[in-house]
Amino acid sequence: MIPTKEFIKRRERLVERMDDNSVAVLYAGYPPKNSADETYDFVVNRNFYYLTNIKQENSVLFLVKQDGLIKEYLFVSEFDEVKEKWTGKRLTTKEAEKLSGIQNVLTTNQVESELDLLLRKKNVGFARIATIYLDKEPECLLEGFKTTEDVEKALLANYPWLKAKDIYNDIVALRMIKNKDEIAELQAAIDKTNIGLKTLMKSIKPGKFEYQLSSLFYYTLQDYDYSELSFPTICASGVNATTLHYPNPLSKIKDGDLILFDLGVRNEVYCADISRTYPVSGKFSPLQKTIYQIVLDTNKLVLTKIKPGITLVELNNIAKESLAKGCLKAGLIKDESEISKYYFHSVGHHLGLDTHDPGDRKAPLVAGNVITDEPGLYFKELGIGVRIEDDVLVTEEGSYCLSGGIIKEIDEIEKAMGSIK
Ligand SMILES: [Mn+2]
Repeated sequence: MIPTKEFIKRRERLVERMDDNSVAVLYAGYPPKNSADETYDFVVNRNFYYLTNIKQENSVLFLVKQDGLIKEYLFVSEFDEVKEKWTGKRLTTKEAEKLSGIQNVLTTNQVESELDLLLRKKNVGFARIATIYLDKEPECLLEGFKTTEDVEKALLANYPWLKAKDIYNDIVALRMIKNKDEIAELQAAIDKTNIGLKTLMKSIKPGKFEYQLSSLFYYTLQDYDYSELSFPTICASGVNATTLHYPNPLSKIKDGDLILFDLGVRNEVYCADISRTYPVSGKFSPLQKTIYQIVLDTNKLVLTKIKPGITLVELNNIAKESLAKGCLKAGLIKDESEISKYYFHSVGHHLGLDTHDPGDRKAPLVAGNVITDEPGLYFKELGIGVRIEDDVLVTEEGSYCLSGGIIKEIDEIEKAMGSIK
C-alpha cells in the first residue's frame, strides 16, 4: 500500500515545478464503448492515479498555484442510484478525501463552473491565472469522447489570455524515481510472478496448448492471492517466440522446442515484467543451449553495467555488442552487423505503474529508477526465440536485481523441470 501522505508529497513536488498563477487540470479518463450498453474495462490514467490515489473513471484534479498559495480540488462522479444498482458502489466524496488527502472534494458535474470561477478571477485580491497545465497523454479519453486536446482548444477559445502548457514531462520526471514503498510494491509483484513461473516449469508438456499454460499462470496466481496481470501473458513456443509480442497462444507445444514466457503480475498498480525461456522436454539441445547462453551472458553483463550515470541507449549498445560477439563466436552470424536481424528491440525500459513506464531513454539513470534488462535472440529459420528479462533497481552503488530470485541458469532450469519428469 502506498500511504496517502505519499500522494500529498507527490502533488507538492509537482506544484513546485509549476509557474505561479497557474492551474493544472488532470483527468482520470473515461472508458470507451465496446458495444451497445457496455464499455471496455476502465484503466485509469496513470499520471492521474499517481497524484491522487483515485482509480475511478471521470474523476478530475485541479492543482492551483496562485500568488504562491496552493489549493487542491478533486472531483468524483455524483451519486447515481441507477448506476449503483447496475454496476456497484462508487466512491463518496468522503472516501475520495481519505484516499487522496485532498480536502476539497466536489462532484464532476461542477468541474466546468469551478474552473470558470477560477479563471475569471472572481476571488478579488489575487493575481489572474495565466497558465493552464494539461496532461496531453493522448490515450486519455474523456467523457463524451473528448480528448485533452479538445479541452485545450475550448479553454483557449473561452479564455484567450491563457497560456496552455503540457505537464506530462514534469509528472514523468517524478514517476521515474521510485521510493521504498513503490519498490516494495514492485518486489511483491515480482515475487508473485515467480510463484506462477515455478508452477509453469512443472507443467510444461509436449501436446499441451500454449493457452493452457497462460491460463494456468493466471489461475495459479488467483489461487494464491487476488492478482491482476501487468499485460496479457505472452506464451510462445517454437517459432512463435520469434514474434516479440506473440498475441494468440493457440499452438500445440512440441517436444524439442523452447517456450518463451513474457508475463507479470500487477500488485496494486505496480507492474512486474519478466521473461523466461524453458525447454519443453526439460533439457536444452546443444544449439538451444548455445543461443540461450549468449542471451544469459548478455543479460548478466548488462546487469553489471547498470548504475547511475549510464543511459538506456548505452546499455542497449552494450547488449547489442555482446549478442553480436556471442553469435559470431558460435558461427550463428558471419559479421557483427548481422545481429540486427536477430535482435531488434531494446535491452530495457522503465518499469512502474506502467509496464513500459514513461522515461527519457537518453537521460542518465539515477538511484531509484527501475528498469528491465531483457536481451533476446530470435532465429526464425531455426524456430528458436530466447528472451531473458529481469527487473532491476538502480542504486547509489550500482544496481539490485529485484527478480534475482527467479532462476535463469541452464542447470537450475533443467533441475527444476527434470525433478518432476
Ligand atoms: Mn519488458
